[in-house]
Amino acid sequence: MPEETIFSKIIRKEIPADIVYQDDLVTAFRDINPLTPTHILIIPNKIIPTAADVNEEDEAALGRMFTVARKIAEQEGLDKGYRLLVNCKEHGRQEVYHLHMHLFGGKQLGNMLPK
Ligand code: DGP
Repeated sequence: MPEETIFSKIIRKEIPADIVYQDDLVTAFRDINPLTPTHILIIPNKIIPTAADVNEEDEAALGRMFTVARKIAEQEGLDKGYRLLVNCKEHGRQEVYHLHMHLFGGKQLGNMLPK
């Protein structure tokens, strides 16, 4: 069993978070340190530590993350677009080892990596 992070407590509502969506497979909540006007994290309810740990059995949850991202983006009025980002392990600068998709939007974003 992979180790729990603070995100498991958010899923179980044991610590406060601004949860914008939750179902049997995924939970979405506002990032505690928003980098853009809309900055939401979409996570599987199951603990998958990193993108390097996903398996075929996770495909329903991973697919749901994209569907939920689209629905939240519509709710947030991000009709001009947005960015979905998954950091993976040390070189990807992942901080919390519970897989999460960042949804950034609400302003013009810069290049993903400096050129
Ligand atoms: P990453 O670098 O991709 O692992 O991003 C982790 C994100 O998680 C970071 O943007 C801050 C956010 N975060 C960390 N702890 C908490 C928390 O307790 N609550 C909320 N809402 N967000 C958190």
